[in-house]
Amino acid sequence: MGIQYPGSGSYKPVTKQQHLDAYKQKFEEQDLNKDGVVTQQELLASMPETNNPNAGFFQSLAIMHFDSKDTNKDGVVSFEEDQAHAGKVFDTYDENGNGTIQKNQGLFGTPYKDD
Ligand SMILES: [Ca+2]
Ligand SMILES: [Ca+2]
Repeated sequence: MGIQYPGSGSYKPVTKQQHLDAYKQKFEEQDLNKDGVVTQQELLASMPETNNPNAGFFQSLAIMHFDSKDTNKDGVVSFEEDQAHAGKVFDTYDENGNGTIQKNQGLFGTPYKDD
């Protein structure tokens, strides 16, 4: 617990509120026309422009992820749906239920782990 291994990326403790706030910020970035919901078009438009030959692959992953957030299947992701998803992600990683997870600030490796 709390040990930082050099070269493995640094893990920072994140509370559920911080985690939800991070999703909120991302949601607001993706909601380009600020109508409170994110459409597939907005999601794709908010993805970085790339010449990567795998761009289509990443786009289809993003759409799959989008569909899993759209729990009422109306074709758009509302702020509430996004926050509900964020909460589920947090709870999945907070295996010991102590209310914090650790977020990897490094480029590689799993993005989260329990502390
Ligand atoms: Ca929108
Ligand atoms: Ca929806």
